[in-house]
Parts: sequence; structure tokens; C-alpha cells
Amino acid sequence: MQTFYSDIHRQHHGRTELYAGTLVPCFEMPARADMVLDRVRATGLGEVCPPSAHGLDPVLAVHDAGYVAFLQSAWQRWQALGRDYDALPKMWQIRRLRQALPEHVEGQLCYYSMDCGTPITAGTWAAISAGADVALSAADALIGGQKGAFALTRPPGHHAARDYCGGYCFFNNAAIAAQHLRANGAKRVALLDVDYHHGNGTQDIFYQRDDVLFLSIHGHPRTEYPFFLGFADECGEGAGLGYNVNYPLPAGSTVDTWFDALAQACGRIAHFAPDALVVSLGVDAYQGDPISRFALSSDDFLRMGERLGRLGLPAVFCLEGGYAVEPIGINAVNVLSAFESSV
Ligand code: SP5
Ligand code: ZN
Repeated sequence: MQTFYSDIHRQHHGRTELYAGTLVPCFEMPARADMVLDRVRATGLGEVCPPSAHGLDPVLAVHDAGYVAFLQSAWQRWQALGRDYDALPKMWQIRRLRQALPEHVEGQLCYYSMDCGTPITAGTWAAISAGADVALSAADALIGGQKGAFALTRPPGHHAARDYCGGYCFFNNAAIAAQHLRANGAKRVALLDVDYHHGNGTQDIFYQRDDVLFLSIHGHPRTEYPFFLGFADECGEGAGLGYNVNYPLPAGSTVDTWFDALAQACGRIAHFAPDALVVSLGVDAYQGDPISRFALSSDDFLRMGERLGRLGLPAVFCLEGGYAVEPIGINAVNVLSAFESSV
């Protein structure tokens, strides 16, 4: 399958995130994408293609215009205050505080952020714009008749909701791809999130819709990030009731438990009978991941790809998390190559 990739991702390189009470080097770093690209090339997965420019309209189809405008100007406004360190928020609208958007860039940063791990830097806007184009170009490959396409996106996207960033994510690449498929002939799209962390942003975007079925297999939010969403009783609302499916698994769950959840998710997807599948491909369910607590081996990612291939659906894979940098390429490409040989 084709891989879509832009090295503009490199321009987003946060220095530090707040972790365990201290500022540590960002887990989400450019080398992650380098490792995946190297593996794509080494295995001969397929052609590596630059994205084509799509403009902001497909981004605005899933994100709030005020949020997008904030991201576009945030770094310049932050820098105008004489600050040259990464922009990180430092407070949140906790219970009973006003929900109104402040005027000051510092207040707006807090308003539009979910956590203190997602720095905005000089190159963030360029990187996330290119990332959206990568996801859209992969969706275009499906629209053009391809059976699979890989969006090698960085930074990741699935924690980004309609109007907030967080969890290293700004634009929800997978949601943008799913919406683009919908706008170009797919009547129903299933979006499966296999990242270790719940895809709270994607859930937020599609929660009231019945045309995009969202399913997520993740560490249980009672102990795992993002803590405040991703429970099994979140089933969608309004027209979307029944079209949101969470499989929260206890941290430390076995590989068998994980694949049981995948089998259930695949059953739901098959029953939904979508025209296309989007996979939020985080590989932080890997046993060696530094911030996650599942136990998948590199071979288990082959098994994952093989199971997804058996759905017989055209699929766009968007890279999400995965912080064991050395094996990230092996794990991600194992899913893709096994998908391709079993589809
Ligand atoms: C895209 C993605 O995978 N984002 C993940 C964001 C997680 N950020 C917070 C991580 C905190 C993990 N704390 C675990 C402590 C283990 N010692
Ligand atoms: Zn993750």
C-alpha cells in the first residue's frame, strides 16, 4: 500500500511535557516518524508519496473555527509576549469556573487545551496542517479505489476534539480522513482506535452521529489517561446512540483479553457494514511502551493486521501513539503488511 508522508512533521518538536510532577523531554518526538518511515522503506511496503494540499475546509468540517484560528496564531501571539519557550497551559476551567473564552493568549491556551503535555511550538501549525493533508491524501487513495493507505501522521490526532487539543494531538487526523471519505461517497465509515489511550477527541467529534461508528480499545480510564472519558457506558447520544463503542480494559490486561475485545469490535464493524474503515493506529499497546500497560508483542501486531484484513474493507491507517521509539516502525508496519496480505 502507499504511504503518505511529509517531513514538515519535523517542525513540531516540543521540548518538554509535564510528567510525574516534572518537565521531561516530550515522549512524542520526530524520531518516531523517522523510525516508521525507515521501516516502510526497508520492508518495501509500497510507494512513499507526498501529500497534496487540501486547504482548511476539510479540517473545519470536524474542528471549531475559533479553535483552528487559535492554533494558527497561538505561537506568534505567545512569542509577542517575549516568550520563546514552548507554549503550555497551566490552568483549566474546573468545576464552577466560567466557560467563556478569555482574550489573552495565555487564557485562550488554557481554554483550548486538555492537558499540560501538548506544547505549541514555532512549527506546530505547519506540522499539523501538513499532517491533515497526509490524512486527506490517504483517504483520497481509498476514494480512488485503493484497498489500503497509510497516513504516516505526526503529531498524532485522536485526543484532539472539536475544540480542544491534548494528549500530543491538535488536529484529529483520523476524524478528518473519515469525514473526507463521507464527503466523497462513503455512506458509512467505521473508525477503530487501537491506541492504548482512549480516543476521546474522535468520540467527541462523532458522538451524535450514526454515519460514523467509533470503537476504541484502550486502558481503562479509571487508572489510565485521559481519565475523564472512555468508559463502557458512553454509547453515543441522539442520532448517535449505539454508534459509540468503548472497550476499556484494565491496565495490565493480557494479550488474549486484548484480542477478545478486537474480535468483538470486528463483529460490531461487520454488522454496521461500512463502506470504509479508518484505523487510529497507535502502537502503544506494545509490551515495551514506556507510558502504557498492555502486553502486545511485535508479532501480535501482525495478528492485529491480519484480523483487520479479514474484515474485507478498504482502510486508511493513521499513525497515533507509540513511544517505544526503536520498535515503533516494526510494530506499525507489521499491522500494515499483515493487513495487506490478508485483505
Ligand atoms: C496519542 C497518545 O498516545 N497520547 C498519549 C498522551 C498521554 N499523555 C500522558 C501520559 C501519562 C502517562 N502516565 C503513565 C505513568 C506510567 N509510569
Ligand atoms: Zn496513546
